[in-house]
Amino acid sequence: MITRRQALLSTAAAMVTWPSWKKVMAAVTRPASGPAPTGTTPYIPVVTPNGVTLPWEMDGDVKVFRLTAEPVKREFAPGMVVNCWGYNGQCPGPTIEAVEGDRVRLFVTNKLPEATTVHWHGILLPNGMDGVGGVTQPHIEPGETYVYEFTLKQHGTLMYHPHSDEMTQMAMGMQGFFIVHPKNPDRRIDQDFCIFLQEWSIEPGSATPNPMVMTDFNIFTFNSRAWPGTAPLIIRTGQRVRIRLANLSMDSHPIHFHGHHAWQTGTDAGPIPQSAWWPATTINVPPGTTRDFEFVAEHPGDWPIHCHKNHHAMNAMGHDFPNLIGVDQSGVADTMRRHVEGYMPMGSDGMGEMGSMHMPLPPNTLPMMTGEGPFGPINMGGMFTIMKIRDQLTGYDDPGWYKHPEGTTARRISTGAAAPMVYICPMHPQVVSDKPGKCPICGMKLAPRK
Ligand SMILES: [Cu+2]
Repeated sequence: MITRRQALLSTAAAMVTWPSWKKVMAAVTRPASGPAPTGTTPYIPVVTPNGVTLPWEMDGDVKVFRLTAEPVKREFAPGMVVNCWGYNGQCPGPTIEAVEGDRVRLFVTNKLPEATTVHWHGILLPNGMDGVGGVTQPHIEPGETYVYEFTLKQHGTLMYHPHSDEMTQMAMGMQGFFIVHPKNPDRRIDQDFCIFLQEWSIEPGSATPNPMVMTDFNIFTFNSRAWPGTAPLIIRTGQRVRIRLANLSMDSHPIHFHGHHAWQTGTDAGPIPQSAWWPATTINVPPGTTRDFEFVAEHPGDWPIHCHKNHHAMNAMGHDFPNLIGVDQSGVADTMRRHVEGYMPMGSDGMGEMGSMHMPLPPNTLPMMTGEGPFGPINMGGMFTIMKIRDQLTGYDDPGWYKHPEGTTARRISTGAAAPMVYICPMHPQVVSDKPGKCPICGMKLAPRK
């Protein structure tokens, strides 16, 4: 077995048409995100943030992969573990990688409590290998193993998922990437990420997704992780980056990225001809599709990438609030506290203060918005992470927060004209300050009042 680093170095030797390749690889190597594939890899391996790549073995000229469908416990973020279904202990399942022209053999063992199949989404194959329970094969009963075998006639960002009790099995997390690299790549990609876009209905205080829900989802994830549990994407300035997005959820997810303009370059039917690429800062990914986009990481910094449906970049708690924006609750708090211990009036000035509060939560639930950055609370959740683009990298470990060159950040200025403000704790009205800050009793952000 060779290590991923050795695989990358052998890749480097095979791809000398890109002159900067060896230099980049000498300085930057990617940490293993799982067991390294065996055999040679004539491509730059895809990175599955918070996930792994499926190892394979060779049987003659055939690449042999093994998937076990099974229940999986998955931590979405610290403080929340979910009872998912997936493959090989992973949710989403491990990423399958192969090359156009490969013959692949895939063993599928069912350790779920019900029957399943695997459909190879977007792959051109013989009808009997399509994995549709009842249509092209019997359902794979618990305890059974089936084998699929076909030759990959295409390349692109493809998927695998069940075609048996789909509503339940996909809502429980059964899905994975099937990446097919081109035999003759026409351009070099330095960093290749793949991210599944997912939504879940998980009652606060519980741990099992409810597959009956059609519209009212409350947890949104990248590769089954919610901010602040999502891994940052660590990128070196100047690298050409491809991000592959896949969606088997019930809604579309418009994924927005900051600081760069990208080209939309592929779908689950393969590459888009270059003449038809379009520029974008948001790539909408409808249900049942994949989308690839590429950009050159020209601008160092900490650039968010997130779903632009605003509730999809939030977590569960707090969505059942009455709308109190603009409502003066100052008299209500004292009255309420006589009846409800610890009552907090919230939301008169918007919800941003929730990002800095530490409310007691039901067990196994994530706060609606959370995370702490170098400038304060981040007020995000769900489908959100940060592309950390840096001039200097010695590896792909998290380099910490961006150090802004002097004079390049927005700053507060004094206007001199504003009426004097006081800052009052919404929870403890006796705490009054002439400066913004936090309540020394409960830690909440003080609210400005004229
Ligand atoms: Cu979304």
